[in-house]
Amino acid sequence: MKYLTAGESHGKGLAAILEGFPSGVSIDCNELNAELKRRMLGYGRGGRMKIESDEAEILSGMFGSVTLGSPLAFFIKNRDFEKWREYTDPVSGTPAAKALTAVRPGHADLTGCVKYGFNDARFVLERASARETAARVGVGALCKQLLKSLGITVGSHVLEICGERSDANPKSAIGLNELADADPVRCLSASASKKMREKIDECMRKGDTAGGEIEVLASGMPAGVGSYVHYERKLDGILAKHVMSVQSVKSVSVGAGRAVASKFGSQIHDEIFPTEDGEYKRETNNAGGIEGGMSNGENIVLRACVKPIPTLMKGLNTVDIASGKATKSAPERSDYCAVPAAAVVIENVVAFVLLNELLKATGADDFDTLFKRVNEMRERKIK
Ligand code: EPS
Repeated sequence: MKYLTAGESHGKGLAAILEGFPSGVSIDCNELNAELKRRMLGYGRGGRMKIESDEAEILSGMFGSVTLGSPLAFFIKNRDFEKWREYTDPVSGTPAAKALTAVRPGHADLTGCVKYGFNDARFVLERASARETAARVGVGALCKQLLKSLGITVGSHVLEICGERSDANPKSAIGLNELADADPVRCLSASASKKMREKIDECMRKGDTAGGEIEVLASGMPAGVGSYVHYERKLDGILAKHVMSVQSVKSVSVGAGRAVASKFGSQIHDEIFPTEDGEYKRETNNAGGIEGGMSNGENIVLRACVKPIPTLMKGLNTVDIASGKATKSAPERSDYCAVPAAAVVIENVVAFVLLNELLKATGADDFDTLFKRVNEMRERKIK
Protein backbone atom coordinates (compact mmCIF):
# COMPACT_ATOMS: atom_id res chain seq x y z
CA MET A 1 0.00 0.00 0.00
CA LYS A 2 0.94 3.63 -0.16
CA TYR A 3 -0.87 6.80 0.77
CA LEU A 4 -0.79 10.50 0.07
CA THR A 5 -2.29 13.30 2.11
CA ALA A 6 -3.08 16.84 0.98
CA GLY A 7 -4.44 19.92 2.69
CA GLU A 8 -3.56 23.07 4.61
CA SER A 9 -4.44 23.64 8.26
CA HIS A 10 -6.82 26.53 7.51
CA GLY A 11 -7.64 25.53 3.94
CA LYS A 12 -10.80 23.72 2.83
CA GLY A 13 -9.83 20.47 4.45
CA LEU A 14 -7.64 17.40 4.26
CA ALA A 15 -7.69 14.70 1.64
CA ALA A 16 -6.08 11.28 1.63
CA ILE A 17 -5.72 8.52 -0.94
CA LEU A 18 -4.84 5.05 0.28
CA GLU A 19 -3.78 2.74 -2.53
CA GLY A 20 -3.43 -1.04 -2.30
CA PHE A 21 -5.93 -1.71 0.49
CA PRO A 22 -7.39 -5.21 0.02
CA SER A 23 -10.87 -5.86 -1.34
CA GLY A 24 -13.70 -7.45 0.61
CA VAL A 25 -13.14 -5.59 3.89
CA SER A 26 -16.26 -4.31 5.66
CA ILE A 27 -15.60 -0.81 6.93
CA ASP A 28 -17.50 0.68 9.85
CA CYS A 29 -17.55 4.41 9.05
CA ASN A 30 -18.75 5.26 12.56
CA GLU A 31 -15.68 3.54 13.96
CA LEU A 32 -13.48 5.44 11.47
CA ASN A 33 -14.97 8.75 12.62
CA ALA A 34 -14.66 7.73 16.27
CA GLU A 35 -10.93 7.28 15.64
CA LEU A 36 -10.72 10.80 14.20
CA LYS A 37 -12.45 12.08 17.34
CA ARG A 38 -9.96 10.27 19.60
CA ARG A 39 -7.15 12.30 18.01
CA MET A 40 -8.90 15.56 18.90
CA LEU A 41 -9.00 14.85 22.63
CA GLY A 42 -6.47 15.40 25.38
CA TYR A 43 -5.99 17.94 28.13
CA GLY A 44 -3.96 20.91 26.88
CA ARG A 45 -5.41 21.31 23.38
CA GLY A 46 -6.08 24.87 22.19
CA GLY A 47 -9.28 26.52 20.98
CA ARG A 48 -9.16 24.93 17.52
CA MET A 49 -10.40 21.57 18.71
CA LYS A 50 -13.62 23.19 19.94
CA ILE A 51 -14.23 24.41 16.38
CA GLU A 52 -13.49 21.19 14.52
CA SER A 53 -15.53 17.99 14.49
CA ASP A 54 -13.55 15.74 12.20
CA GLU A 55 -15.49 13.38 9.95
CA ALA A 56 -14.28 11.52 6.89
CA GLU A 57 -16.38 11.77 3.76
CA ILE A 58 -15.49 8.66 1.76
CA LEU A 59 -15.09 9.52 -1.91
CA SER A 60 -14.08 6.20 -3.44
CA GLY A 61 -12.84 2.66 -2.95
CA MET A 62 -15.97 1.04 -1.53
CA PHE A 63 -19.54 0.13 -2.37
CA GLY A 64 -21.95 -0.38 0.53
CA SER A 65 -19.07 0.00 3.01
CA VAL A 66 -17.18 -2.98 1.54
CA THR A 67 -13.79 -2.19 -0.02
CA LEU A 68 -13.18 -2.78 -3.74
CA GLY A 69 -9.39 -2.97 -3.81
CA SER A 70 -9.37 0.35 -5.68
CA PRO A 71 -7.88 3.51 -4.11
CA LEU A 72 -9.73 4.62 -1.00
CA ALA A 73 -10.08 8.40 -0.99
CA PHE A 74 -11.63 10.53 1.72
CA PHE A 75 -12.02 14.18 2.68
CA ILE A 76 -12.05 15.77 6.14
CA LYS A 77 -13.52 19.25 6.18
CA ASN A 78 -11.83 22.08 8.11
CA ARG A 79 -14.71 23.88 9.83
CA ASP A 80 -12.34 26.76 10.63
CA PHE A 81 -12.08 27.42 6.88
CA GLU A 82 -15.27 29.47 7.10
CA LYS A 83 -13.29 32.08 9.07
CA TRP A 84 -10.19 31.79 6.91
CA ARG A 85 -11.70 31.55 3.43
CA GLU A 86 -10.76 35.15 2.56
CA TYR A 87 -7.06 34.34 3.14
CA THR A 88 -6.66 30.63 2.41
CA ASP A 89 -9.16 29.85 -0.33
CA PRO A 90 -7.02 27.89 -2.83
CA VAL A 91 -8.34 29.97 -5.75
CA SER A 92 -9.42 33.40 -4.48
CA GLY A 93 -7.56 33.71 -1.15
CA THR A 94 -5.36 36.73 -0.38
CA PRO A 95 -3.05 35.48 2.37
CA ALA A 96 -1.04 38.66 2.90
CA ALA A 97 -3.27 39.89 5.75
CA LYS A 98 -2.36 36.76 7.72
CA ALA A 99 1.38 36.95 7.02
CA LEU A 100 3.65 35.51 9.69
CA THR A 101 7.21 36.84 9.61
CA ALA A 102 8.30 36.46 13.26
CA VAL A 103 9.38 32.88 12.52
CA ARG A 104 9.04 30.37 15.35
CA PRO A 105 12.19 28.53 16.48
CA GLY A 106 11.60 24.78 16.34
CA HIS A 107 8.94 25.14 13.61
CA ALA A 108 9.39 24.67 9.86
CA ASP A 109 8.81 28.45 9.41
CA LEU A 110 12.32 29.79 8.74
CA THR A 111 13.86 26.88 6.87
CA GLY A 112 10.66 26.40 4.85
CA CYS A 113 10.86 30.05 3.71
CA VAL A 114 14.53 29.64 2.79
CA LYS A 115 13.88 26.39 0.93
CA TYR A 116 10.88 27.60 -1.12
CA GLY A 117 11.87 31.26 -1.40
CA PHE A 118 8.85 32.58 0.55
CA ASN A 119 8.81 35.83 2.52
CA ASP A 120 5.79 34.75 4.58
CA ALA A 121 5.91 31.69 6.86
CA ARG A 122 2.12 31.30 6.43
CA PHE A 123 2.97 29.55 3.15
CA VAL A 124 4.99 27.01 5.15
CA LEU A 125 3.16 26.56 8.41
CA GLU A 126 -0.21 25.82 6.88
CA ARG A 127 1.12 22.54 5.55
CA ALA A 128 3.72 21.83 8.25
CA SER A 129 0.90 21.99 10.83
CA ALA A 130 -0.02 18.84 12.72
CA ARG A 131 -3.55 19.31 11.38
CA GLU A 132 -2.29 16.98 8.62
CA THR A 133 -2.23 14.12 11.12
CA ALA A 134 -6.05 13.95 10.94
CA ALA A 135 -5.63 12.48 7.45
CA ARG A 136 -3.00 10.03 8.65
CA VAL A 137 -5.31 8.87 11.43
CA GLY A 138 -8.06 8.28 8.86
CA VAL A 139 -5.68 6.08 6.87
CA GLY A 140 -4.53 4.24 10.00
CA ALA A 141 -8.11 3.79 11.20
CA LEU A 142 -8.97 1.87 8.01
CA CYS A 143 -5.89 -0.29 8.55
CA LYS A 144 -6.74 -0.84 12.22
CA GLN A 145 -10.18 -2.17 11.32
CA LEU A 146 -8.67 -4.75 9.02
CA LEU A 147 -5.97 -5.65 11.54
CA LYS A 148 -8.66 -6.17 14.17
CA SER A 149 -10.47 -8.71 12.00
CA LEU A 150 -7.13 -10.53 11.65
CA GLY A 151 -6.78 -10.67 15.46
CA ILE A 152 -4.23 -7.85 15.68
CA THR A 153 -4.87 -5.00 18.13
CA VAL A 154 -2.93 -1.74 18.26
CA GLY A 155 -3.15 0.61 21.25
CA SER A 156 -1.24 3.41 22.92
CA HIS A 157 -0.79 5.34 26.13
CA VAL A 158 1.16 8.32 27.42
CA LEU A 159 4.30 7.58 29.45
CA GLU A 160 5.58 11.07 30.21
CA ILE A 161 4.64 14.73 29.92
CA CYS A 162 7.23 17.36 30.77
CA GLY A 163 9.15 15.16 33.21
CA GLU A 164 6.10 13.62 34.94
CA ARG A 165 6.33 9.90 34.33
CA SER A 166 3.88 7.02 34.49
CA ASP A 167 5.15 3.65 35.76
CA ALA A 168 2.44 1.75 33.86
CA ASN A 169 3.73 -1.26 31.95
CA PRO A 170 0.79 -2.74 30.01
CA LYS A 171 1.34 -6.29 28.82
CA SER A 172 -1.11 -6.26 25.93
CA ALA A 173 -2.72 -3.88 23.47
CA ILE A 174 -6.07 -5.57 24.09
CA GLY A 175 -8.22 -3.21 26.19
CA LEU A 176 -5.39 -0.66 26.35
CA ASN A 177 -7.16 2.15 24.50
CA GLU A 178 -10.32 1.76 26.55
CA LEU A 179 -8.25 2.44 29.69
CA ALA A 180 -6.09 5.22 28.20
CA ASP A 181 -8.99 7.03 26.51
CA ALA A 182 -10.75 7.28 29.89
CA ASP A 183 -8.00 9.58 31.18
CA PRO A 184 -7.66 13.25 30.10
CA VAL A 185 -4.00 12.77 29.15
CA ARG A 186 -4.32 9.08 28.12
CA CYS A 187 -2.13 8.02 31.04
CA LEU A 188 -2.71 4.70 32.83
CA SER A 189 -1.44 5.96 36.21
CA ALA A 190 -3.92 8.22 38.01
CA SER A 191 -1.24 9.89 40.14
CA ALA A 192 1.05 10.58 37.15
CA SER A 193 -1.93 11.85 35.14
CA LYS A 194 -2.68 14.43 37.85
CA LYS A 195 0.93 15.65 37.85
CA MET A 196 0.96 15.79 34.05
CA ARG A 197 -2.16 17.97 34.06
CA GLU A 198 -0.55 20.22 36.66
CA LYS A 199 2.41 20.68 34.32
CA ILE A 200 0.03 21.55 31.48
CA ASP A 201 -1.74 24.05 33.76
CA GLU A 202 1.66 25.60 34.40
CA CYS A 203 2.18 25.87 30.61
CA MET A 204 -1.17 27.61 30.27
CA ARG A 205 -0.28 30.08 33.04
CA LYS A 206 3.19 30.79 31.67
CA GLY A 207 2.40 30.69 27.94
CA ASP A 208 4.67 27.69 27.49
CA THR A 209 4.29 24.21 25.94
CA ALA A 210 5.03 20.62 27.00
CA GLY A 211 6.39 17.54 25.21
CA GLY A 212 6.50 13.94 26.32
CA GLU A 213 6.85 10.27 25.55
CA ILE A 214 4.24 7.82 24.32
CA GLU A 215 4.17 4.04 23.93
CA VAL A 216 2.42 1.96 21.26
CA LEU A 217 1.73 -1.76 21.63
CA ALA A 218 0.55 -4.16 18.94
CA SER A 219 -0.68 -7.60 20.03
CA GLY A 220 -1.36 -10.57 17.77
CA MET A 221 1.23 -9.97 15.02
CA PRO A 222 2.39 -13.30 13.58
CA ALA A 223 6.12 -14.00 13.58
CA GLY A 224 8.10 -13.37 10.41
CA VAL A 225 6.77 -10.00 9.21
CA GLY A 226 9.67 -7.89 7.91
CA SER A 227 13.00 -9.49 7.08
CA TYR A 228 16.63 -9.71 8.14
CA VAL A 229 17.85 -10.06 4.56
CA HIS A 230 17.86 -6.44 3.41
CA TYR A 231 17.87 -3.03 5.14
CA GLU A 232 14.74 -1.80 3.36
CA ARG A 233 12.70 -4.77 4.57
CA LYS A 234 13.49 -4.53 8.29
CA LEU A 235 10.28 -3.98 10.25
CA ASP A 236 11.92 -1.82 12.94
CA GLY A 237 13.55 0.38 10.29
CA ILE A 238 10.26 0.87 8.47
CA LEU A 239 8.36 1.61 11.68
CA ALA A 240 11.01 4.11 12.79
CA LYS A 241 10.87 5.95 9.47
CA HIS A 242 7.09 6.31 9.57
CA VAL A 243 6.88 7.24 13.25
CA MET A 244 9.75 9.73 12.94
CA SER A 245 7.84 11.44 10.14
CA VAL A 246 5.01 12.42 12.52
CA GLN A 247 5.16 16.13 13.37
CA SER A 248 7.20 16.87 16.55
CA VAL A 249 8.67 13.37 16.96
CA LYS A 250 12.34 13.55 17.94
CA SER A 251 13.08 9.95 18.93
CA VAL A 252 11.76 6.48 18.30
CA SER A 253 12.78 3.36 20.21
CA VAL A 254 11.83 -0.29 20.12
CA GLY A 255 11.44 -2.46 23.23
CA ALA A 256 13.98 -1.64 25.95
CA GLY A 257 15.19 1.22 23.73
CA ARG A 258 17.94 3.32 25.24
CA ALA A 259 18.15 1.02 28.30
CA VAL A 260 20.16 -1.43 26.15
CA ALA A 261 23.09 0.98 26.42
CA SER A 262 23.56 0.34 30.14
CA LYS A 263 22.93 -3.39 30.41
CA PHE A 264 24.85 -6.64 30.00
CA GLY A 265 23.68 -8.95 27.23
CA SER A 266 22.51 -11.41 29.88
CA GLN A 267 20.16 -8.72 31.23
CA ILE A 268 18.67 -7.71 27.90
CA HIS A 269 18.18 -10.64 25.54
CA ASP A 270 14.89 -12.43 25.88
CA GLU A 271 15.83 -16.01 26.66
CA ILE A 272 13.96 -18.77 24.87
CA PHE A 273 12.49 -21.79 26.67
CA PRO A 274 10.78 -24.97 25.41
CA THR A 275 7.10 -25.42 26.22
CA GLU A 276 5.44 -28.71 27.09
CA ASP A 277 3.74 -28.92 23.70
CA GLY A 278 6.99 -28.74 21.76
CA GLU A 279 6.80 -25.01 21.06
CA TYR A 280 9.00 -22.28 22.50
CA LYS A 281 8.39 -19.20 24.59
CA ARG A 282 10.09 -16.07 25.87
CA GLU A 283 9.41 -14.75 29.34
CA THR A 284 10.56 -11.18 28.70
CA ASN A 285 10.12 -8.81 25.78
CA ASN A 286 13.05 -6.40 25.83
CA ALA A 287 13.28 -6.82 22.06
CA GLY A 288 9.86 -5.16 21.72
CA GLY A 289 8.61 -8.00 19.52
CA ILE A 290 11.22 -7.48 16.81
CA GLU A 291 14.40 -9.53 16.33
CA GLY A 292 16.56 -9.31 13.22
CA GLY A 293 14.14 -6.85 11.62
CA MET A 294 11.24 -9.33 11.89
CA SER A 295 8.25 -9.60 14.19
CA ASN A 296 8.92 -12.51 16.54
CA GLY A 297 5.32 -13.13 17.62
CA GLU A 298 5.55 -11.16 20.89
CA ASN A 299 3.90 -7.75 21.39
CA ILE A 300 5.42 -5.07 19.19
CA VAL A 301 6.42 -2.30 21.65
CA LEU A 302 7.56 1.06 20.40
CA ARG A 303 8.10 4.40 22.12
CA ALA A 304 8.42 7.90 20.71
CA CYS A 305 9.31 11.27 22.24
CA VAL A 306 7.60 14.39 20.95
CA LYS A 307 9.03 17.86 21.48
CA PRO A 308 6.98 20.66 23.02
CA ILE A 309 5.01 22.55 20.34
CA PRO A 310 7.10 25.47 18.99
CA THR A 311 4.24 27.98 19.22
CA LEU A 312 4.63 29.56 22.66
CA MET A 313 2.26 32.29 23.75
CA LYS A 314 5.16 33.95 25.58
CA GLY A 315 7.29 33.79 22.41
CA LEU A 316 10.96 32.95 21.87
CA ASN A 317 13.82 35.07 20.61
CA THR A 318 13.89 35.14 16.83
CA VAL A 319 14.29 37.36 13.79
CA ASP A 320 11.48 39.04 11.85
CA ILE A 321 12.21 37.98 8.27
CA ALA A 322 10.47 41.12 6.92
CA SER A 323 12.64 43.63 8.83
CA GLY A 324 15.69 41.51 9.69
CA LYS A 325 15.34 42.77 13.29
CA ALA A 326 15.33 40.81 16.54
CA THR A 327 11.85 40.11 17.87
CA LYS A 328 9.76 37.54 19.75
CA SER A 329 8.22 34.67 17.82
CA ALA A 330 4.57 35.03 16.86
CA PRO A 331 2.02 33.86 19.48
CA GLU A 332 -0.38 32.05 17.11
CA ARG A 333 -3.32 30.19 18.65
CA SER A 334 -2.09 26.65 19.26
CA ASP A 335 -2.08 23.72 21.66
CA TYR A 336 -0.20 23.77 24.99
CA CYS A 337 0.33 20.05 24.87
CA ALA A 338 -0.53 17.58 22.12
CA VAL A 339 1.16 14.49 23.57
CA PRO A 340 -2.11 12.53 24.12
CA ALA A 341 -3.12 13.26 20.50
CA ALA A 342 0.35 12.29 19.28
CA ALA A 343 -0.13 8.87 20.90
CA VAL A 344 -3.29 8.34 18.83
CA VAL A 345 -1.56 9.54 15.65
CA ILE A 346 1.47 7.30 16.14
CA GLU A 347 -0.74 4.32 16.96
CA ASN A 348 -2.46 4.80 13.60
CA VAL A 349 0.79 5.31 11.72
CA VAL A 350 2.01 2.03 13.24
CA ALA A 351 -1.23 0.33 12.13
CA PHE A 352 -0.56 1.36 8.52
CA VAL A 353 2.99 -0.06 8.63
CA LEU A 354 1.96 -3.34 10.26
CA LEU A 355 -0.81 -3.94 7.75
CA ASN A 356 1.38 -2.93 4.85
CA GLU A 357 4.15 -5.32 5.89
CA LEU A 358 1.61 -8.08 6.49
CA LEU A 359 0.29 -7.58 2.95
CA LYS A 360 3.84 -7.86 1.60
CA ALA A 361 4.47 -11.01 3.65
CA THR A 362 1.26 -12.68 2.46
CA GLY A 363 0.98 -11.26 -1.05
CA ALA A 364 -2.79 -11.02 -0.54
CA ASP A 365 -5.09 -8.60 -2.40
CA ASP A 366 -8.41 -9.64 -0.87
CA PHE A 367 -9.64 -10.21 2.65
CA ASP A 368 -10.25 -13.98 2.44
CA THR A 369 -6.76 -14.72 1.11
CA LEU A 370 -5.20 -12.41 3.67
CA PHE A 371 -7.11 -14.04 6.52
CA LYS A 372 -6.10 -17.54 5.38
CA ARG A 373 -2.43 -16.62 4.90
CA VAL A 374 -2.10 -14.78 8.21
CA ASN A 375 -3.42 -17.89 9.95
CA GLU A 376 -0.97 -20.03 7.97
CA MET A 377 1.83 -17.75 9.21
CA ARG A 378 0.66 -18.28 12.77
CA GLU A 379 0.74 -22.07 12.31
CA ARG A 380 4.09 -22.18 10.56
CA LYS A 381 6.47 -24.70 12.16
CA ILE A 382 10.22 -25.29 11.89
CA LYS A 383 10.70 -28.42 9.74
C1 EPS B 1 -1.24 23.58 14.93
C2 EPS B 1 -1.87 24.67 15.54
C3 EPS B 1 -3.26 24.60 16.06
C4 EPS B 1 -3.58 23.15 16.35
C5 EPS B 1 -3.35 22.38 15.08
C6 EPS B 1 -1.88 22.25 14.84
O1 EPS B 1 -4.20 25.02 15.12
P1 EPS B 1 -4.66 26.53 15.03
O2 EPS B 1 -3.46 27.29 14.57
O3 EPS B 1 -5.78 26.56 14.04
O4 EPS B 1 -5.10 26.90 16.42
O5 EPS B 1 -4.87 22.99 16.87
O6 EPS B 1 -3.87 21.11 15.15
C7 EPS B 1 -5.03 20.86 14.52
C8 EPS B 1 -5.77 21.75 13.89
C9 EPS B 1 -5.42 19.46 14.59
O7 EPS B 1 -6.44 19.09 14.00
O8 EPS B 1 -4.68 18.70 15.25
C10 EPS B 1 0.11 23.70 14.36
O9 EPS B 1 0.59 24.82 14.19
O10 EPS B 1 0.75 22.68 14.10
